[in-house]
Order: sequence, then structure tokens, then C-alpha cells
Amino acid sequence: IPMASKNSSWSFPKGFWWGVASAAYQAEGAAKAEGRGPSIWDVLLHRVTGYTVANQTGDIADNHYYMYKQDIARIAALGVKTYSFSISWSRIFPFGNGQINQEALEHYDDVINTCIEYGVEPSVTLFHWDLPLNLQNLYGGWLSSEIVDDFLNYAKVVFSYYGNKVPRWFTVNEPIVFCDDYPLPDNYFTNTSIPKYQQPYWCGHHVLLAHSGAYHLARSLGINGTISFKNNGGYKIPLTNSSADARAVQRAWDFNEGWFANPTFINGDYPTNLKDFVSDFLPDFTDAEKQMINGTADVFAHDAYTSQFYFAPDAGIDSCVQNKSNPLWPSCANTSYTYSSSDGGWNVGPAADPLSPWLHKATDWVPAFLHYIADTWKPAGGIAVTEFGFAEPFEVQKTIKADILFDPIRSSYYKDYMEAILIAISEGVNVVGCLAWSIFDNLEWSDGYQDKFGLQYVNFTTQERAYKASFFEYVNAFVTYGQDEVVPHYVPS
Ligand code: GBH
Repeated sequence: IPMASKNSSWSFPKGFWWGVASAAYQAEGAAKAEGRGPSIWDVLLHRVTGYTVANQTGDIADNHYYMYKQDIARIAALGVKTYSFSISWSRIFPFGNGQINQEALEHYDDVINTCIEYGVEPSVTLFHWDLPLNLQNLYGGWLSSEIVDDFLNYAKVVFSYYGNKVPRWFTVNEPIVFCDDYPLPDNYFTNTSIPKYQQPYWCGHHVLLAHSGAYHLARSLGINGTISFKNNGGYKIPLTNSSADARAVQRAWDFNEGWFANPTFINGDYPTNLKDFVSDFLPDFTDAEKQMINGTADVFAHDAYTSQFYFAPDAGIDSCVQNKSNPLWPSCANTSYTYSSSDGGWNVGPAADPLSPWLHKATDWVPAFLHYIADTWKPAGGIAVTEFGFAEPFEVQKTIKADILFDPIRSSYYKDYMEAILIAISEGVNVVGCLAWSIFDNLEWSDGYQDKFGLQYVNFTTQERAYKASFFEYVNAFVTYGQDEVVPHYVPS
């Protein structure tokens, strides 16, 4: 699809919220400070050898727990409208439930207040993967229905404390990712009796109950900020125009976005493909639960980084799909092919496993993606791209310099992506906001510190920050096409 050329009719609507994002475990550090309890990620990175590149951990990360004031000041100085961060559940509840840690509540209160003082709107995610360790060991974390009440109890404390200072809430980040990560590595957590191949679906089930419960809880507490969960996935393109490939694409939508979006936006229930393929063990929702789940997202929040081609499974995959007790299942129900640079196609970002690079600069498909979401899930409150971004490939990082303040591929990713959103808006899609991932280089989970998604460079020895060129490219889109003035705030009001 050729990108349309610059068009004077492009504009972001008034009130369009745009900003930058982070997540607690990836940015905060201060792992043992002020009463924080451990999360499963402390175990994954401290105890499971080789889980991260060079066995790196989030113990210090960006030291953001201590440097948030300067970090907020740095984005305010560029006129950034919103900062999206996550709260660490095991700071508020060191054991996941029970005892509340007042110091942590006050900490995030100050983060929120600092944002407001600098003219930056806080956007808050309650759960970005760092599950309190105790809840994993007590009952298997998201595999148990007990998590629902504990999540609601946590949400209630947070909603009540920060109330209407927060205009946008996200309950959970990318359930497809953390649920697919079940089963967790053997021998590090208390075992559960749920067979491994069923675990992602039990996790997903409890996520939908917890999310929708939190939605209703917020409304009953008089919270008027928007409430959503962050869905995730790339745009799915059939490799050929065969009907088999079209079916593969539909199956991929259903097993990814649809798993969480159909219940919340369509009918409180799972997509047909999902029900068909995993009918023997997919948990059912009662009619009352379906009613409770349907309609519980104010905005379709989607983390949309990239695109993939999908094709019909070959014979090997077919037998994998049939053998549902195969531990590889259900990923084999989900066959994708991604263009690589060697195909003369999209730019490829770095991947820990060079055989499965997932991130491509494939922004030409973004308008079609946004149309697809609007047409399929019809979100009344519009669509927000709640994460998008690009990690400069290693060769580029090396040839420029270690600091990569000049990041040409990321810059062009942001430029093209913003133009793609503008095209979709000009074609009538209601896009209400976007959040660039990430405010700065940080701990990229099992890829450690080598994958750098930041709009700012961080020297992890000195903790100095520096803006990258791509940050200015991103802000420039709103200077050029925004209806609201981009106002730099240098001092708290
Ligand atoms: C987001 O996930 C996360 O919310 C954020 O924390 C993270 O830092 C950011 O993206 C950048 O990655 O290596 O082929 O097995 C994006 C979804 C899901 C994409 C897991 C990478 C691994 C694919 N991610 N996936 S592969």
C-alpha cells in the first residue's frame, strides 16, 4: 500500500491524547525499597538462569522510582500531553493481598501529583505483568479464580486513593502475552494441577472476570476516568488470496485480539474459532458473567507495533492442532510469517532470537488495521494505540554510536506511523489517542537492556538521560497536525 503524501486535511482531533509510556518493573528499579514485595519477575530474572540476556534484572533499571520528578520534567519540557506508567501491585500490597504499604500509595500519589503540576496527564495501568510472588505461590496466580477478588481489592485501594486525578486507567497490560506465558518455568513456583496446555485459557478467563469486575467497581466508586484493558497484536495479512489463508487469518484474529476483545466489545463471550478449537476445556462464562463482561471498555486500547503475514497450516501444523495435549499447542493454531529484510521487505528490529524477529517497520498497514478494529469491534469510545515503537537494529546502533541519539529507523517509524494514524482519522476512524513505547530505554523483559525502545537514551552506569532524534520526530507530528497547542512546561505550576 503506498503511503499517501502529506495532506493539508490531516489533523488530530481536539483533545487527542498523546504521550509516552513505561511500566513499573521495566523502569523503576528500587526493587527492595520502601516495603516493595517481590513479584514473579524478580524470580524469573534472579533465579531462572538464562531467562534474560546476560542474566540482567530489574533491580536498578532506570532508577525511575527515585528519578520520576526529573523524568516527568524532561517530557513536560517537550510538551508531552500524557505519561502512562504502571503501578507495582507488590509495592501497594507486598504480599498481593492483606497488608497495605502506605509508603507506596504515597509514592504513586506523588508521581501523579508531579505529572499534574507539570501539565502532564497521568495514565495509569494497574497490572503490567509483575504479579506479586505470593499470589503465584499461594494459588497459582492468574490460574486461580482467587485472583479475581485480590485484583479487585487492589483496584479498589488504588481507585479510592487516586480517584479522579487520573483521566485514563488501564486494568491489565496485554493479557494475551502474560497468559501465553503460562505455564511458568517448572521448579520455581508452586505447581498447579491445571495441565500446561490449558493454562493460558484459565488465565485469560480470570483476566476477563477481573477486568470487567474492576470496570464496574470503578463506576460504583464514582471514578470518571476511562477504563480499558490494553490488548495487543499485529495486523494480520493473508499471505495469498486463497480461502485457506483467509481462514488462517480469521483464526489468528480470534486466538489473539478476539480472545479478549470479543467478550468485552461484542457479546461477553469468546470468538467461535476459539470455542471450536478448545471446546473440550475452554471455561464457560455463565449468562450473568457474559452480561457483566460485555461493554466494559471505554476505549479500544491496542498495543499495535507491527504486522505479520498469515498462511494456512501445513500438514505438520495440522497434526499439532489435532493433538491438543501437545505442550506446543495452541501456538501451532496460529501460524504466521513475517517479512524480513532479506525478503527486500520491511525493516526488522532486533530480536533476542534471530529466527523469530517479531518487530517490523510495517506502518503502511496501520490505516487498514485501525479500520479493521473499528469495523470488527465497533468501540463506541474510539481506538487508542496504547503502545507502538521500534527498537533500532543492532547494526545501526553499532555503526552510529553506542548512545544512538541519532536513530534514523525509529524516527522514520514514528513519522510514518503518525501519518498512518492521520490517514485513518481522515478516512473517518475515531482514533482518540496514542502512547509511544517508551519514554526511555529500559528493561526489555527477557531481552534485557540490549533492546532499546526508548525515545530517550539512558546511560545505565550514570543514569543520565538524553533525548533521541526520534522523540522530536514524534512530538513534531502534534506540532504540525494537532489542534491543541503543544505547550512545553519547564517548571511546576
Ligand atoms: C509490549 O509487548 C510490552 O507491553 C512492553 O512491556 C514491551 O516493552 C514492549 O511491548 C516492547 O516489546 O520474540 O518472537 O517470541 C509487545 C508484545 C509480545 C512482542 C511478546 C514480542 C515476543 C515475540 N510482545 N513478543 S518472539
